[in-house]
This record gives sequence, structure tokens and C-alpha cells, in this order.
Amino acid sequence: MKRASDGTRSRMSLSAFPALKNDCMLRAARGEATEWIPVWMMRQAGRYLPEYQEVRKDADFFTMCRTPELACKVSLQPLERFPTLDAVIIFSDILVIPQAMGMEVLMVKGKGPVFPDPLKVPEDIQKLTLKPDIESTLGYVFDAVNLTRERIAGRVPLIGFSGAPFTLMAYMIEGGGSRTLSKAKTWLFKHPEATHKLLQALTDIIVEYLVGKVKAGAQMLQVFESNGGDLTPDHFTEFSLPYLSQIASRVKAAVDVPMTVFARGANQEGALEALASTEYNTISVDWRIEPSDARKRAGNKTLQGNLDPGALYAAPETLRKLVAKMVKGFGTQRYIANLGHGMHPSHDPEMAGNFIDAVHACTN
Ligand code: 1CP
Repeated sequence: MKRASDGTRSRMSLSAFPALKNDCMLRAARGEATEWIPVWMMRQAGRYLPEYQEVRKDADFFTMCRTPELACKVSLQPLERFPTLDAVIIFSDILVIPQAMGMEVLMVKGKGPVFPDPLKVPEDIQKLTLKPDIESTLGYVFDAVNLTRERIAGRVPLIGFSGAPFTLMAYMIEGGGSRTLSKAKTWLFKHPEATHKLLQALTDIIVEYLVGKVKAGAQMLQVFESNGGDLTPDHFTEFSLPYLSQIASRVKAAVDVPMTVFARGANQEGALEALASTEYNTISVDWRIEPSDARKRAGNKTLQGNLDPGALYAAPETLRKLVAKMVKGFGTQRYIANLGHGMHPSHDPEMAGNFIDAVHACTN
């Protein structure tokens, strides 16, 4: 790998990459016809893979994110193991953005992400870098994207991603994962002005970050609003939707790329319908909605999802039947098969392979 004198990688330009051989997923996202159903899994690069654990045992999680060679290596692991996968997602985390804003985030074994000094009161926003220099704070992600696109060598498209503003804000206030979101909800109910200020600052960063990923080599983007389902319909409309929508419009004004929104659990009255009126190409849904119902509510958008990750604990024959039922509900066109959320650390990799095969066995 070439390195510039300041230690950063000199990136390959987009025109230098080999032509894409399997563009099935990009076509599905754009609403074009596909000969088979494209499939990938959220969290496909991660703890259920022994080869991931092997790399992870010698490296801290965020060191892996910050080291392009390591991030590239684990991003490619699912494709090496399952060559019929239709996409690779770059290995990183949504919490690199709060880090770029100056917050400390640790990955604690058995617990997940922890912020030692979360935001407590609206005045704490002053302590953040609201307009960080994206290249100097997150350029390592662009380096990882660029290297991974090079090493995929045109086999499948590379997906870049970001957390959505409300989900990132919730982590920054809760200081980690939370069941009730009591602290973040206190802000929504008590400090709506400060909340909007923070959400807008996050939106501005996310837009520049996602555009940067595309310029570095990402061929598709996904925005994760993992806490979207925790909001009331009114709060979803006020604190999530406008920012999600802004992200799609502004990124698309800058770069031509298919975009997916995953507002986990956001099946509230009107939420899917509203997402269908944004500029995202694809709406990713979780397992709490019937595929046929999602079709009725999501207009002519491409849909992604939504097998219960728990189904990967079933017998292989049962898994095949569940996949066939899911495909019957979504149909084979304008559809990207995925789980309703990510792979679990306790999943058997063999069942991930069975899931991919079961999807590809469903034909038009
Ligand atoms: O200890 C370890 O090895 C860390 C495990 C791990 C991994 C592999 C974490 C910690 N993050 C990741 C990678 C990751 N995170 C990816 C890229 C890989 C892929 O998808 O194949 C992506 C897209 C994420 C996104 C992410 N991180 C989300 C949004 C998606 C979702 O799951 O809702 C969220 C909420 C996080 C926060 C996070 N990071 C890690 C943990 C344990 C958590 C808490 C949430 C959780 O457990 O799901």
C-alpha cells in the first residue's frame, strides 16, 4: 500500500477500479430488473465469524476501525467465506462520528460501547466540535473504504454507512445502549431546541462523511436509525424523519449513489409511508412487519429485510421455508434480502451460508 509522507494512504481514484461484475444489488436498489435476489446480512463482518475473533483477539475494536489493513481484512472475510454474497459492507462503527466530535468512546467486552463522559445538559453541546474537519478526523474510514474497494476487485459492490442523527444523539446522551432511552427522551421532552441544534450539527457531519465515503469508493450507502422505533409517531416526525430526509437529498445532490434507510422498528403509523416520500431508494424493514404489509405501505420503493435473526437458530429445512415465505411476501423484484437486524455473535456461520443459499434458491 502506498503511503503519503503524512502517514495517510494515497487513495486510488474511482476510475482506476476494475469494472463491477455483480451489480445485482445496485440494480435492485434502483428498481431495475434482477435475475436473482441479491442478499447480504447486516453485521455480516463480526463476532460470529471465528476468523474475525482471530483478528480481534490482538486488536482493540476502534484500533481495527482505524487501521485500514485490518478494517479491510475483516470487511472481506464474509465474502471470502461466502463467495455468493451480493455485497460487502465496510467494517467500522456508527460511533466514529461522536469520536470525531471529540467524545471518548470505548468498546467494553460483554457490554458494548461506553461513553465515559456523555452529554448531560444542553450546555454540554458547547464542549463538542460541531464542525470537525472530516478528512482529518475520519479520513481513516475513507482509506479503509478505498483499500477495500480495491481488494474486492469488482466482485460485488461495497456498502458505506452512517448512524442517523437521532440514534447517534441517543448514544451520546445515554452513554451507551439503553432500553428506555430515559436520558435521551428527557432531552426530547425538555430541551427540544438544543435537541434540534445537535441533530442538525450531526446531519451536516453525516452528509459530508457519506459523500466522502462515496468519493473514496463506496457504491451504495445505508443510514442506520437503530432507535427509530423507540419514538412516538409525533417524535419520529419531528426528530428523525426531517434529518433522515435531508441526508438523502443532500448526499444525492452531491453524488449519484443508491441509498438505503434502516429505521429499525419504525413501523409506527405513517412512518413507512413518510420514508417512502424521501429520496432513499430502499427502505430496510425489521421482522416486526409482514412483508406484504410493508409492500402496501412503502409505495414503489425497493424493500430490504426482514428475516428474524432468530430464524438462523432453526433447523436448515425450517430456515429454507421461512425464507421462501418471506420472498413470497416481498416478491422477487425491487427487493434485497437481508435479516431484520444484524447477525448475532452466537450464530453458527454455517447458518449464514444456508440463509444466502436459501435466498438464491428462490427464483422468479
Ligand atoms: O467487540 C467487538 O468485536 C465489537 C462488535 C462490533 C462490530 C463487529 C460492534 C460493536 N460494531 C461492529 C461493526 C458494525 N457496527 C458494523 C459493520 C459491520 C457489518 O455490518 O458487517 C455496522 C454497520 C455497525 C453499526 C452499528 N454499531 C449500529 C447500527 C446497526 C445496529 O446494529 O443497530 C449500532 C447501534 C452500533 C453500536 C454498537 N457497536 C457495537 C455494539 C456492541 C453496539 C451496540 C449495539 C448492538 O449491540 O447492536
